[in-house]
Amino acid sequence: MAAAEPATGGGPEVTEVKEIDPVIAEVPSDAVTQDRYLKHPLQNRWALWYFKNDKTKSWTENLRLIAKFDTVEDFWALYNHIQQPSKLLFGCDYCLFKDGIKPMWEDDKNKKGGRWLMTLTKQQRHNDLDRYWLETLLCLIGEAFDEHSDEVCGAVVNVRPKGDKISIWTGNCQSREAVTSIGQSYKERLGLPMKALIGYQSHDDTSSKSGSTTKNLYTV
Ligand code: MGP
Repeated sequence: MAAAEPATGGGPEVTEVKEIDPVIAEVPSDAVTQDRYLKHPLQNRWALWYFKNDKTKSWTENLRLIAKFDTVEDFWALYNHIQQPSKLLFGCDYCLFKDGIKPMWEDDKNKKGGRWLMTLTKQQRHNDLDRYWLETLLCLIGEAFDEHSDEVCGAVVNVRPKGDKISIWTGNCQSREAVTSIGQSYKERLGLPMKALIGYQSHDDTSSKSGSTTKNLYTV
């Protein structure tokens, strides 16, 4: 397995993974019923995407769907099967999005939205990147933002030489209350100190920016 690739090639399709409980296995019932009985459903079905920076291809062509899952067990099967972000090559991304939403600005569910963006220092790749990403995944699949969880579209980790980035994408940058509440809860879940600020930027501003920074619509 190459260090830069998520270890999915030839592996089991995660949505197909079945757990065999020897006791339950003796009960005559069909496999689908057993599967539902054994696994813990998530509120949403999620899709994990991988972006590999191949300069000969377009941005969209470099984006690849890895797997979809809708149970706790299938999430861990997938998570344990792929590389941590800190092991990816520079230029690669993982994106976890609700099923049906593509991890791009152009998707109907994203185009009026934006992202809470956390930029990490180079040192944080070793100390924080993987645990922050896991916590971000758990926030998403665990619907950690209460009544505002519906606003969440997905999350992205960008592995970059200048500093890695983790972001949570939401669907409407005008929903001030929902967006700021998500940002505050996210900061708490990551255990960031109060004085460490994170900013929220609209995808419109990000995609049309001319300089290296995009203005923050909100900060928490
Ligand atoms: P990036 O991968 O989000 O950040 O965007 P990076 O590499 O840190 O670069 P920086 O500009 O933030 O410093 C890099 C480039 O990928 C963008 O300038 C776009 O050309 C392309 N890109 C990124 N995203 C998220 C999209 C998208 O949603 N749609 C399209 N069409 N291109 C995108």
